[in-house]
Amino acid sequence: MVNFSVEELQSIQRKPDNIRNMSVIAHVDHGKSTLTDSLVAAAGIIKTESAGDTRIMDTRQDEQERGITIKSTGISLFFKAEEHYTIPEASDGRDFLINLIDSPGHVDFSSEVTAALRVTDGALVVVDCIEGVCVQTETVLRQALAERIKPVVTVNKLDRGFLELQLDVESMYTNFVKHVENVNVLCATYHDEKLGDCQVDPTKGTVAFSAGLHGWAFTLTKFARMYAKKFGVSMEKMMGKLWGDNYFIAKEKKWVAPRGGDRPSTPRAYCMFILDPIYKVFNAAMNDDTAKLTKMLTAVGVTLNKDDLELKQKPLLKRCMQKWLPAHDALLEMLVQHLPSPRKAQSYRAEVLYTGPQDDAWFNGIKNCDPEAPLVMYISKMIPTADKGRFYAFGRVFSGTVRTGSKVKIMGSNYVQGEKKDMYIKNVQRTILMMGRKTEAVESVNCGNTCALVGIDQYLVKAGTLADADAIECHPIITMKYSVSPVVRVAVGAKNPSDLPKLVEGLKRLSKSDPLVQVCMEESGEHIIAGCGELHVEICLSDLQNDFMNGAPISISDPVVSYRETVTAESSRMVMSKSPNKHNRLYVKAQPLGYGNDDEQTPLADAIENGEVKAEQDPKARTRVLVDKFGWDKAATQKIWCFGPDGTGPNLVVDATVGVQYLNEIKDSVVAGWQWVTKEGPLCDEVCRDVKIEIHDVVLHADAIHRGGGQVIPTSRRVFLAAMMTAEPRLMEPVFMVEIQCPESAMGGVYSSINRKRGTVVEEQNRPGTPMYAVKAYLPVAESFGFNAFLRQETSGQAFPQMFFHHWDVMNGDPYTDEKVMAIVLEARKRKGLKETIPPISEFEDRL
Ligand SMILES: Nc1nc2c(ncn2[C@@H]2O[C@H](COP(=O)(O)OP(=O)(O)OP(=O)(O)O)[C@@H](O)[C@H]2O)c(=O)[nH]1
Ligand SMILES: [Mg+2]
Repeated sequence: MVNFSVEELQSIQRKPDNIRNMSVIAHVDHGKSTLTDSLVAAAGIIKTESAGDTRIMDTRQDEQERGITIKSTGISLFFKAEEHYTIPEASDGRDFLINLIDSPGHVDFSSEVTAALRVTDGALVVVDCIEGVCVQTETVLRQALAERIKPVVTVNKLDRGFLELQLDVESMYTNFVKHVENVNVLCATYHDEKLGDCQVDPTKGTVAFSAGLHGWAFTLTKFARMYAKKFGVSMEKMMGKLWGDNYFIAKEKKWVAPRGGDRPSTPRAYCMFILDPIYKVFNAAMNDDTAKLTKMLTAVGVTLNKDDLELKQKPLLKRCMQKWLPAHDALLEMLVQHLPSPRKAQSYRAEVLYTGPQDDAWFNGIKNCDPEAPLVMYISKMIPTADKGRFYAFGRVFSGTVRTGSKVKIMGSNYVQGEKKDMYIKNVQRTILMMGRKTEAVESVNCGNTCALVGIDQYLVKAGTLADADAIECHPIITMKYSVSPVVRVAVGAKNPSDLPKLVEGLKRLSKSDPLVQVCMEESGEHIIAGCGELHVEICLSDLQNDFMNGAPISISDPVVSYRETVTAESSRMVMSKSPNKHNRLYVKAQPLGYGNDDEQTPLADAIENGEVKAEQDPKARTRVLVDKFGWDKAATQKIWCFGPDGTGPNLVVDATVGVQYLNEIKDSVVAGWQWVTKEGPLCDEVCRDVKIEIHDVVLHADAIHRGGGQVIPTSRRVFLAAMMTAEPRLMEPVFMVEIQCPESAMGGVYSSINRKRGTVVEEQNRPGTPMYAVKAYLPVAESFGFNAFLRQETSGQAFPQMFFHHWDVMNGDPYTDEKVMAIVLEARKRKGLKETIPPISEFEDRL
């Protein structure tokens, strides 16, 4: 069925002005995969009739079964622009190649979106016309703008407005205006100067209206082309009239544009010339009025044949709309016209992509999208192949040309310029074009295109940069940042001990194939998989067992939550510990880091986690923030010894001593002790958060030999633990933000479900013009397991939740006396193979 040959495709791949690399992004279920189908149909890989029903981009069995996209999938489309289309000046002929990536909308898979955005230059943002701009729409759009990806929008599922909700045309219009405005608010908020103006505007042709399921779509361009002739005005002028407060008074044959105040009784032009005719076709088709249909469609130059007229109702409607306003026609024109070519995009993306000097050969190769320049390719994800355990390395060629058989330098994510670590020189065995479920091997692929490589998967963990084998001076492309954190964990084991090697190998493969999953081993010897939500972990586990371990049975623990340990008061007394040789003494106190002195009381720990205050910051700038925003004493800010864990985390050690000798000599040991403690807190070895230690006094042996790391590291660890124990230690639990979409009738069930699971509602909003509500609530991650099913049950399946990590919340109970919190602490200790009681403070504190 392919209606273009690989040769044709390769010939356009060499024209960087005629390529568009784009992702389809949106909130979950807004219709990305379905819409993509109708585009793929136009490129001829699936038949037009079944467009909308197959979701060809959902290649995995679980995606088909669950009806949800899990991994992003790429496909190349071929598009011949018709003679009357306006195409960008730089174009070389009228043939275009569109490399499209369909991305998942569920938050648990947003790392897939990040990876998709990296290799594309433009994004088609899909917005459900009933649900509007939702949380995930905002997240993905923000990510896109941060990567300098240009957006265009399609307002989708228009058929729902006509058929399901039977909205009048004016309400539909008002909703569309609101959706476009909401997108533009986000574009303005995350504006990037170099990317230029990203506001979308129907009158400029950057907003489309579509019904992916029925395979039709239009832009104002499409209608303006038709009406411009009729009214004898230019197309641009006509487009302007088709949106906003413009009315055509038919009797007087005159246009009016009332500013506020009185509006004519006729519908606005958008409704009159676009929505009304569509409504008429809908009604005629749903009433099987073929005579009327034939008449109306003939008037717009569409002929219905015998087969078409034998259809009834929805199928008839679908056929008519597909013939009149084919989705690919409007959308592909919009993409080609308004999204940047790789040559254009790379000229402003180069400086944010390349980590090396902004004038070397590789930078220029990227900036000019030059196929003759040295090779730079970014591998953004690993795609499992039919050959179990092997992967395609998928990515984008940014500079030069990648060739089958060539030797490349592979720089992994831990590569440091100039060092040998995480760097390999290997052969590219095959170069492959990805086309949904199909692949095509080719000789070479030049810059501006996406493709997959065979033979280098063992040398890359998740992502990395490729360059020519001899490109010693080439720097890597900047590593991708993910906006979610893995807070849900399960322990896995092999049911048959003999399968243990398979498990270890399987975990390695899992870690490769998923950009976000974390795989580690606890001290107790348990293997842990951490993901960012229940669904993410579930998919990882099924991949692990079925794809990466050939079905060998595994045992899976109940999901567990990672907690944080913190303190909530200043230590009740000064705590002292002595070194093993008794010659050194440390006196310290612990307390929380403190809050901002603004109205919002943002914790300093948050500011550290989001990078506002950090370890490797100009000390003067840091002092300014701490003094101005967090009310710190200036002298104290200059005596911060370290952050922790990993030297960067939200816990600090501050020197509060006066006139102590040799103090600086023990600093490294104290810092090491802090890294240890902040990784394994006093209660149950969880990571610490929001703890400040003040060192008040130190007594040291005069002889350096007796105050080395062997003496001071364990002592500082003990004294820090003891200090935390005297400062009202507490657990912090992770909390999700849940956004729930539901009709009014299900609100009761939604509220009671949230209450039963210790959640708190923070916002409730009606979507104007619809009976739909959006409820936002905080929900402890620990209560989130099974929440979807619970909610479905409580609301007869009418409510759809979407959750993502939001913040850490201090648990109220004292872990020493509160039964519930104590149970969590002891459970964690047990799981980690620790003694099943909280150790007494006497283990860490010494008396004089
Ligand atoms: N009425 C109507 N339903 C649609 C339309 N497009 C998609 N749907 C339905 O909406 C649901 C979700 O469609 P998908 O295409 O899988 O949505 P998606 O955005 O790819 O979803 P994720 O990839 O899981 O985020 C399916 O049940 C579709 O049949 C449309 O134009 N009109
Ligand atoms: Mg999808």
